[in-house]
Amino acid sequence: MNVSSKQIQWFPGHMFKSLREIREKVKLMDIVLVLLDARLPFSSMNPELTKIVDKKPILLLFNKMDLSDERILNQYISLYEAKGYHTLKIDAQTGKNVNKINALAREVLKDKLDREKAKGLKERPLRTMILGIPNVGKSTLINTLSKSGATKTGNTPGVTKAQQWIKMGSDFELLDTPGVLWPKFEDQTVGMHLAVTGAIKDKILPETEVVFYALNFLKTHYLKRLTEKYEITANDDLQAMLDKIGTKRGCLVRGGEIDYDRVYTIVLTDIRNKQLGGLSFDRPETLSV
Ligand SMILES: Nc1nc2c(ncn2[C@@H]2O[C@H](COP(=O)(O)OP(=O)(O)OP(=O)(O)O)[C@@H](O)[C@H]2O)c(=O)[nH]1
Ligand SMILES: [Mg+2]
Repeated sequence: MNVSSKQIQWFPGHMFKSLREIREKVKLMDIVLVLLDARLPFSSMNPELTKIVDKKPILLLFNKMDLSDERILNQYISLYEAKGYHTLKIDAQTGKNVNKINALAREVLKDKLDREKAKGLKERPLRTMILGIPNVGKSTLINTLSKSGATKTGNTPGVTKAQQWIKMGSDFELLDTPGVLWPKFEDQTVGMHLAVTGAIKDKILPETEVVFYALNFLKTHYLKRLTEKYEITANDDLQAMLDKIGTKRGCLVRGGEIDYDRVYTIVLTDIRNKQLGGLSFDRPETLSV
């Protein structure tokens, strides 16, 4: 398998515009919430993040923790914390740990908030925005945060462009347009990991190569899960793995031939829907932060 870097140069033109807009908006924030994919703590991080966010405090939120392999996720969290980042694992869909974001943000901003208090200013919502690569869960988090807030009002008095802010109880004022970052895209492995998890559109990389990569990866790191799910063993090569999955899942066409296109879809769907348990694709040994 040889995917040229050209094939994964998917960076769409509108990302440049979005980057400019994000830079402008970040200036208004107390703190920036950066969503990473818990299965891809390296590949879902934008290499230029610190430049974009300039000197604003950052909270790294590892979303989709329910889909990840927590043992590997914890290794990455230690690495990021060693670099000085504040981190939290969340599941924006069920809301797990989402209620901890406010307290953590206030802890990070303690000095600034204490100074305001000393000046006699009242406690106020924190201004924030959510940044992250496509499909990482930005809209889901906004929905969950606004539901958990005591009130949600479109019109916030005292805020200049009121209609742009979502007020979430007394915790946050959130800019209503999430910032879409692009992931790193020159590294072949990173491209594969983004494709396997659905962070980049399926048509950007050839599906066969993505599926072959995924099966080989799973065989190396999660053989037991493959055995439990599809009866795949260590002796099976790629062809044998595809045939076993096809047979087991009834992907047959007339004449008993296997319909491989259906097998490919099944493999990707099973991975993304947690049918093989929590999986982590980035590994700190090879993709270290
Ligand atoms: N299992 C799981 N799924 C999640 C979680 N958060 C979001 N999702 C799912 O991930 C998919 C993408 O979520 P969105 O909130 O639309 O992602 P987004 O970052 O707004 O995506 P774009 O607007 O395309 O950039 C949806 O199918 C969500 O239901 C999570 O914590 N766990
Ligand atoms: Mg969205």
